Amino acid sequence: MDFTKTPGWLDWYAGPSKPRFQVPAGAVDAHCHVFGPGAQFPFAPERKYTPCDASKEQLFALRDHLGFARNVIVQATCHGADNNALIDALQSSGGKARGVVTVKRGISDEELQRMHEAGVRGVRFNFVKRLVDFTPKDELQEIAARIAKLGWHVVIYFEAADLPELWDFFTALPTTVVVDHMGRPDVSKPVDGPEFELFLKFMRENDNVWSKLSCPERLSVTGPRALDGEQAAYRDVLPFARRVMDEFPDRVLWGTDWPHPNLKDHMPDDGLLVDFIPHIAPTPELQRKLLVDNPMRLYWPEES
Ligand code: 0GY
Repeated sequence: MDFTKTPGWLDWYAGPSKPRFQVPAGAVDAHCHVFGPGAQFPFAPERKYTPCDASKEQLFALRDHLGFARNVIVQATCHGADNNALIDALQSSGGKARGVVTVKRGISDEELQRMHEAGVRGVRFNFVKRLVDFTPKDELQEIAARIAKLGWHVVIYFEAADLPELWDFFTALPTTVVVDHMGRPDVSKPVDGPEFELFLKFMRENDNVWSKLSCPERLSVTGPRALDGEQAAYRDVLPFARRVMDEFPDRVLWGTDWPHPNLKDHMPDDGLLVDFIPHIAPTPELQRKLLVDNPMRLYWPEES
């Protein structure tokens, strides 16, 4: 099938620089996606955007180029609950990728088991209204209870302003809960203001809650952008990521978010995004926790 990209779509950055920061051996890119290719794995009819293609081969090439050992591939909303592109990538990865899928309540136990064998270890619940249609909470609760039995966890994606309303649902989830991109704080507000303080309280009071310190390029308001060799990118996001890293070093993950769906004003050089990591995690010990120990414990517990 032929697809036409959403007008204004920014393609991922071809020819990223080699990072100056060398990630530790065994590092995991714990948040990335594949898109299609659309001709092989058609995008879902209910999608809110039509992306460029971003294949498993291109993802694995980026992994090697940046120095990562493994990927956690997260189902992107442009594929809806059709996880075939993701499963195919896991099965082609030689054990170097695990996955987080999107499922509906009609999924069979056999299908969940087949996904587990392919390397799936979580489901994603998305509450970002521009990306998905509403799914009733009782359906999500039912799914959470079923996947908990497989030892999987729940990845949640929401915007900071929606946390109060979602709090009771999140805190009742029976699994480890991983928050995408620090719950999307508005980084033009103070890091010690009530909105981000609520997110920290959410992590403080619920020791099953983890956070990805990813997507400075998506959260930043003032930049500078990770382009043209910029080594001091996204300064305004740093205090937020540092705050979470400092307080919860054993419950944080990092990912490139390649191929960066829906960016509007620029597409970052992924090599420079990797150079952002030591600003968040300034010591080798913190870097090892963020990039190796934590993701291994969650996604490859049998090896860690
Ligand atoms: C991200 C962010 C976004 C998109 C998706 O699945 C998706 O479509 O996650 C976004 O638009 O903020 O994590 O990739």
